Order: sequence, then C-alpha cells, then structure tokens
Amino acid sequence: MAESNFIDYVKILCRSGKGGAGSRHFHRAKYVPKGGPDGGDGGRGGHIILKGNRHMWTLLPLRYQRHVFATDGQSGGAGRSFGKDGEDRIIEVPVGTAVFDADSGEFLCEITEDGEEIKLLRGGKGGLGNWHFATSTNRAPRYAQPGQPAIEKAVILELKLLGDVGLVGFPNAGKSTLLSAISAAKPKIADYPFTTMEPSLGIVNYRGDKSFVMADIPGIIEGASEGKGLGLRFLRHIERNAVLLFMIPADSNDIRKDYEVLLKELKEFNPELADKSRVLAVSKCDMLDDELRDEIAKELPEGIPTVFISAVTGQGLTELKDLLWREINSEENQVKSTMTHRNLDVRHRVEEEDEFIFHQDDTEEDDYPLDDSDWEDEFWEEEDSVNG
Ligand SMILES: Nc1nc2c(ncn2[C@@H]2O[C@H](COP(=O)(O)OP(=O)(O)OP(=O)(O)O)[C@@H](O)[C@H]2O)c(=O)[nH]1
Ligand SMILES: [Mg+2]
Repeated sequence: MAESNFIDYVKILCRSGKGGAGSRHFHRAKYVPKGGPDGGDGGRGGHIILKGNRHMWTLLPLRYQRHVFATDGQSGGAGRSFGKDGEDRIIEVPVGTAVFDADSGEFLCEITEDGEEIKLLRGGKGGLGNWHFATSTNRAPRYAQPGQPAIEKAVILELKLLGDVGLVGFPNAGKSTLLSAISAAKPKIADYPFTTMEPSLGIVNYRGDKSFVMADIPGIIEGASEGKGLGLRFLRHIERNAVLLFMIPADSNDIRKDYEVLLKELKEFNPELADKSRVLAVSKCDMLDDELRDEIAKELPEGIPTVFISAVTGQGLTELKDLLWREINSEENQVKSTMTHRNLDVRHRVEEEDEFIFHQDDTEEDDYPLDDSDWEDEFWEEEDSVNG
C-alpha cells in the first residue's frame, strides 16, 4: 500500500493552542501615583477543527502532514489590552471519515457531510488580567490568571467509502470484471489472486435515468480475520453499504461452504455486517452447461436470493441489477445516517502507520514544550468550580 494514492487510514498528532496568560500590569504615568491594575486578558488558544470536503476521496494529504498544531494565544498587555487569539487549524477530510483516539481506540466523531465542522480539540481559554481581581479590600492584586493548557491527542482517521452495494468474495471470483461490465469503472482484472489491492467505486447505470454505486474491495480469504491475505481492513468500506453482493464462481467446489466462510469472516470483522441485506451471484456461468447449472441450483445456500451471472456474456446482469435495485430501495435497508462505530482495537492496528509519531519525531518534541504545570491545572480546577 505504500505507493498507493488511496489512503484510508492515517494517524496524526494534534495539539490545540494554549491560552495566553492574563497580564499583571499596573498603570504607570507621570503624576499618577498608584495607577491601579490594568493588565489585560490573554487570548484563546487555537482550536483543531475537522471539516468535511466532498471533493476529497482519500486521506492522502494527511500522510504528509502528520502534526497539526494550532498556535497559542498571546498574553494580555498593559492598558487592559487583550492578547491575540491563537490561530485555529482546519483539517479537511473526505466525507465518511471517522475519528478514533489512537491510544484507547475510542470512537470520537465522524464527518458525514460536506462543509460539516467538528471541533476536535478546543484551544485553551486565555487567562484574565489582574484588573478583574481588584476589590475594595485588594485594590492592587498582583495576580492574573494563567491561560488554560493546550490539549494534545494522537488520533486515527479512517475513511469509509460510501457506496450502495459492496462486493464480497474470494480473490479471482470475478468481482472487478463485474464492476467493469456494468459501470464505467476500469479496475484491473487478471487471473491471479489479489489483483485488486485497494477499494474502488463504480457508478452503475440502471434502466436509463437511475444509478447506484458499487464498491469493489480486495478479495478476502478464509482466516482473513487473523490477518491472512490482505486481512479484513478493507471491509470497513462496505460497512456503510445498504446491500452486500456475495460473489462465488460457478467452478467452486462447494458454493454453500464458501458462502459460510465469507459470512463468518464478515461477522468476525463486524457482527453488524451480518444484519445487512445480502444477494448471491454465482459468477462465470458461461462455463456451465444446463446440466451442471441444474446441479448447482440444488446446492445453493438457503435464505439468500441468488442470480447466475456471467460478466463475459452478460447473462443474468439485468436480473442482478433489478434485484440489487429493489434491495437498495427497500425500506428496511436504508442506511441510517447515525451508524454505530465500534471502537478500534488498537492492538490490531497496522504497523506501517504507527511508526511516525513516536520514533521519527523524538527530537521535535522538545521544540514544543507543553507548559501545563500542575499549579495551573489546579488553578483552573478551582476556577471551574467557582464559576460552575
Ligand atoms: N469465463 C469467465 N471468466 C471470468 C468471468 N469474470 C471474471 N472472469 C475471469 O476471472 C479472473 C478473475 O477476475 P477478476 O475480476 O480480476 O476477479 P476479482 O474477484 O476482482 O479478483 P481479485 O481482485 O484478485 O480479488 C480473470 O481472469 C477474469 O477474466 C466470467 O464471467 N466468465
Ligand atoms: Mg479484483
């Protein structure tokens, strides 16, 4: 995957800006003795904001921008002048990006719409200047609030492509061939396993003016849940699909068993996938004569609508599209916009993505010391309890 342009998983380190400190200044001018406190407030630290962008289709840009730091708020000044706010940093992501805490794997949020903005990390509030604290009994307070500390968090961004139909099958089942036959997509096709190394989408035109989106993902094999083949990580791209199209070639030794294996791997990845509506296509049927076909028809898995197809001759393709269209549009298959995201199991994450933050940039760490000394924390806790 290293050279690929399709990046659906990145880990980045984010840090919001620290709040600027309030000033402890006293007014000084000729002939004005005891001018009084006039220290201004510190500025707010910059936020880290996520924003959906429908023109993006991969997380690639973030690969080269693995640290996203907002700037700190500036300190307040004399004459009650405010410190400048830190600058926010906006991270643009494709629609369908889910965000997880990289340490705990906890699901944090998801961007589902173009232009949608989510505040991932809040910038620290600026501290109040000393003039706020003048009272009748203490007219010259020598203290001002420090700014709130910055927040730092490593997050994992995962892109889940949005399609209507997701293709599920062993390598070489003919998934990409089908996509190329019924859409304008031109996926690579070859007679060796794992031709498809990354997901792709195709738009299937249906009866003139209608269309739906089909996702071709790399083939899965028995044991994929334990990491065999390309593993199961691509299955997240069909988590949001309304319908799953299982594909098993006509020359399979045991279609029923193959189907069970595929289903088991799917459940292993996410049990919710088993609740999706399923359709089975027996592919490469141009290789069958009528007799063989009748034999296979007797041994199909039960409870799943099945179509015999050939992407080469076009046999069964219209029937398949009709069936898929019905399933996509049936009331109970509408994908809810609020889908549940399981937390990531961080122990299972792919190694390749993990190196950068903690090894590569050890030196850089010192350039950005986090000044969140304990006394400041305590100060703010007290403040919060006072202010409710
Ligand atoms: N005879 C016949 N061969 C087919 C048909 N569909 C696909 N094939 C052949 O099967 C082989 C695999 O096809 P692909 O479309 O690459 O299979 P895939 O499921 O995308 O495979 P991976 O990407 O490796 O998972 C190719 O040699 C295709 O030419 C079909 O309908 N009939
Ligand atoms: Mg393929």
